[in-house]
Amino acid sequence: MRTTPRVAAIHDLSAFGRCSLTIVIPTLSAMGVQCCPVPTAYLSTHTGGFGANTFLDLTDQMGPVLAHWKSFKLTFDAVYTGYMGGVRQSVEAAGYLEAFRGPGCLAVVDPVLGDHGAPYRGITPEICAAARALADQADVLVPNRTEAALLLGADYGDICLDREADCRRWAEALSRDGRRSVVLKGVSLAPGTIGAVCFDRDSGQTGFVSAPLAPGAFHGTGDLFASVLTGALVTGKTLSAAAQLAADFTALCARRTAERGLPEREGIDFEPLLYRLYGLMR
Ligand code: PXL
Repeated sequence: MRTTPRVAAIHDLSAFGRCSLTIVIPTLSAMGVQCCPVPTAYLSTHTGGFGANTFLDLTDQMGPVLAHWKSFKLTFDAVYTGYMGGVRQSVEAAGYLEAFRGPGCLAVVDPVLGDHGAPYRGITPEICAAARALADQADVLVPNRTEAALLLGADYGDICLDREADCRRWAEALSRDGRRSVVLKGVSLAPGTIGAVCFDRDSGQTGFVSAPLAPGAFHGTGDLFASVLTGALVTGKTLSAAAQLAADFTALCARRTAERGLPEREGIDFEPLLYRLYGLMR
């Protein structure tokens, strides 16, 4: 019998700057979850603030890795997708969701496209369209406000997340008639707080989680949130409990990073706090 939950994580590997797999792998491991990475590309840094990063495209590996895994009937408790640096990566990632789909396997899609109202460098309208198609396969979708706008074809300015009724409306719009659960980040219903609105397709309920807001916008914050959420879901937490844990741990790490005055582009300083994550799960 397998007792350690297992997650296939389809993200880029950016060596410096803290995002994607350099956050996903240690976070899932610290939660007692086995992470099986599918690196979509190898970059010297993320694309946000270090200039001309290298980009080794690993898309051609995605099909053969999947074929090998299928050949010995590997199974997962979740397939968790993130940043896609090209249209074909999204198409290949959809192949993983399709291959491992089943009652015991959750498709968690973080549609990593942008932040603060703008797409990340290199994110084209074609990549956004491919992200929309991948999001259609999600059991749980984890966008921020910018990504919600890009997925829905709405104006960023219209996605107001400071009133309960608006938050519910946007989360439900993203759920596509209740077919997928949604954790929409960037909700602030009270000053000094940040959190998410959660639509749970199983219960049909919409709820809110929140945590203290730290100053600064550190790279990888969204990846940390979605990684904790995924780890908590595969270890049996409900959507709202998983989102609350993700909000709490992300807030803790953001506060530490802000207090130390660390550069935003170097990412959220989460490693020294990982030892606390397992305890917070109990
Ligand atoms: O954290 C999101 C992210 C992931 N991967 C790459 C990025 C970014 C954000 O800039 O550039 C490569």
